[in-house]
Amino acid sequence: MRIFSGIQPSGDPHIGNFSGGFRQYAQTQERGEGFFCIVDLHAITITHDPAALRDGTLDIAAMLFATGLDPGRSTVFVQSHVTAHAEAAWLLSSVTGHGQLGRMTQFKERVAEEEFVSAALFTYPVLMAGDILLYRTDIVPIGEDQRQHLELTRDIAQRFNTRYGETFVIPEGVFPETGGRVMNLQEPTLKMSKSRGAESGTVLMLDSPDTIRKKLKTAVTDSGSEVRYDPDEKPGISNLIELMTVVTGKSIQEIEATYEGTGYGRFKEDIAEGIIELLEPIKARYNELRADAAELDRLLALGAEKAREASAPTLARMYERMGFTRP
Ligand code: ATP
Ligand code: LTN
Repeated sequence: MRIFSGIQPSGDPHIGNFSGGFRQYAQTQERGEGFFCIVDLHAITITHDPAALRDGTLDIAAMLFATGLDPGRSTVFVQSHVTAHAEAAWLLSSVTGHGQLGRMTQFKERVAEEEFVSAALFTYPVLMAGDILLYRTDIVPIGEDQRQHLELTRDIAQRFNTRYGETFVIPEGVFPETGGRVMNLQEPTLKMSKSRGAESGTVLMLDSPDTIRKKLKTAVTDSGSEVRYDPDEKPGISNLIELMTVVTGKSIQEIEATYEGTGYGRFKEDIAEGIIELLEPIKARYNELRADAAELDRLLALGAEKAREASAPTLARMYERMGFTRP
């Protein structure tokens, strides 16, 4: 069983990334051969700062190991270190519909916000499809926001297989049961994000305990005082309940029962303490790993070596089936 996922080295990771990303990576690596990619090529699709990209890449590497990826078992690597990714994206762009790319929700949202829209932002999902398909991936652990991109990946794989013969495995997404789409605490109808939305509503994985307490205390809640899960009527409190499931592993029903009649105040305090308890050991490991950049570089070089080996046969097959002569 092959597992593949990617995370961008842009901005500071938050509890939403933990829920849809990091915790699922650590869990799924147990199920087979895992490839976890720091997708730096994706990070240039919106205006970026070169120095921040350089630092961010090592930050994310340290966080991947701190949250439980085992370098002895899984392959952790940087996308730009394996040139097959850029090549696959070009080849696959010929079996991707222009109209399909224009229908991607994430693209449409960004177009509405960004002043400069790059061609790379438009073709971004093709690069992602290549990431996944090169490894003949069976499962892709991701958050809900990536569901549409994974559907497109499956479509692209099928079109290539039909046109050029069976080449790709059709991958399945793995989404968390709860916490697949953690919302901004200040704007509970917006996804918590590294790059958008109120900072005061984004809980960063490296936030101090006091900052976490403050962000939870000021989280927007709904009218009434009942801790009840109802995303349509009560988006604020429902988001907090989902966060609590992520932090404690308890079910929504258990949490509703625990806080019956207690009001929002104590509930918010308990979530804050739960998040702090969850993140403190991760932060300690992170700080230790991040202090040794040479060791991170060494691990990423080993990862790139393994990723090159695993992806090369698929890329060669793609060229061959499409009719390219080989040098
Ligand atoms: P952001 O939107 O926060 O800037 P991103 O989604 O563009 O980040 P990544 O950092 O690459 O990009 O995401 C890594 C993983 O975290 C992906 O699997 C994504 O689905 C997941 N993820 C991102 N935000 C959330 C969220 N609010 N809730 C749950 N999962 C999320
Ligand atoms: N598009 C994703 C990051 C990403 C990814 C991937 C996720 C790039 N390539 C391959 C899973 C598999 C995002 O923005 N979160």
